[in-house]
Parts: sequence; structure tokens; C-alpha cells
Amino acid sequence: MGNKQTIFTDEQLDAYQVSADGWRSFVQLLHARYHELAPHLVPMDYTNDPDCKLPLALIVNMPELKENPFCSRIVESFSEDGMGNLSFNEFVDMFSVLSEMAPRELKAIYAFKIYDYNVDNFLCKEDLEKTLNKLTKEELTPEEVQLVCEKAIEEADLDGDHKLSFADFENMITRAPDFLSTFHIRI
Ligand SMILES: [Ca+2]
Ligand SMILES: [Ca+2]
Repeated sequence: MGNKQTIFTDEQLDAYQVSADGWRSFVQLLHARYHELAPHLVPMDYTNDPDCKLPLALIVNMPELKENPFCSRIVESFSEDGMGNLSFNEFVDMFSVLSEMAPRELKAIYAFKIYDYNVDNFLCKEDLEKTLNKLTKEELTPEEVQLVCEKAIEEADLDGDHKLSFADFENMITRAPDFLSTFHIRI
């Protein structure tokens, strides 16, 4: 089965102690899941890297993703065309990052990207408010959300510019690991 390991190189697999066999069964399992989403579109044979993509609407309906408040944004962030269509390789990348074999650092990079709604490479108060509303299923009042976000920024903002760079964000998730919890999905 052809799969370019775009996210995990052989060296990384070694470093994360994922065996070649373990990786192969993971990819096979994912291929079975990808295939069952659209049996008429997805070929069984991937030796020639077929040009096949599945739309976001099919992927976010998977039971593993359906309940995740960030499912569409997660899928979009692994989609090269930005529309949420995923090739099989992108599908593998996505579930690798979400899996428990992915290092925290890699999850953090994608979490930051997903929470950065206005794509300016910083998490500002508005980004965090949207994120927290989704994480807490809008159970907090707007005042509570505002307060929590202000406090989170105040505590994690190492350079004092009132927004979180990636370095600040890493500082935040060591204090508030819930911000990464939604990026653990077992397939
Ligand atoms: Ca932002
Ligand atoms: Ca900052």
C-alpha cells in the first residue's frame, strides 16, 4: 500500500517507538475505514497513489469525529485544498496526529492552528473565547468565558503583548492541558 509519510518520517517513528509493523497495521486499519466511507470511490489498491479525495461531509460523520466540537476545523487543517477534502495520505496524517503515538509537540502545533480562527499566528482573546465556548459546549456565561480567557492570556503571555504566540501557547497548555484533550482520538 503506497503511503508517503508526510508527517512521520522513519526516524520519527523510531523516536516515538512505533514499530514498522505497528505503523503498517495502523495504516491498514485507516485504509479500511477510508474505504468504507465511500466504497465506490476509494480503490482497494493504493500501489499507484490514485488521485482520490473524500469530501469533508463524509469524514466528519465518522463516529470518532462526529462529537468533536472542532471536527470540521480539524479536517480542514489537514486538507491541502483547504476545503476539507482529504486524500488518503492526508487522512492518515490526520489520524496520526490525533493518535496517542503523536508527540505532544505535534498535537500542540495543530491545536494552535485550529484555535487561531483569524489565521494571524497568534491566539488573541477572541480566538480563545471561541475555543473555550466550544470546549465547554457554551455552558459558561459570556462574562465567565471572558474572565477565563483574560486570565489564561495573562498567565501564559510571556512577552506581555496580550496575545499568545506559539511559545506562549505551549506555556498555557502545560497549565491547562484541557486545551489539548480534544486532540486525542483513538481510531
Ligand atoms: Ca489569531
Ligand atoms: Ca504574547
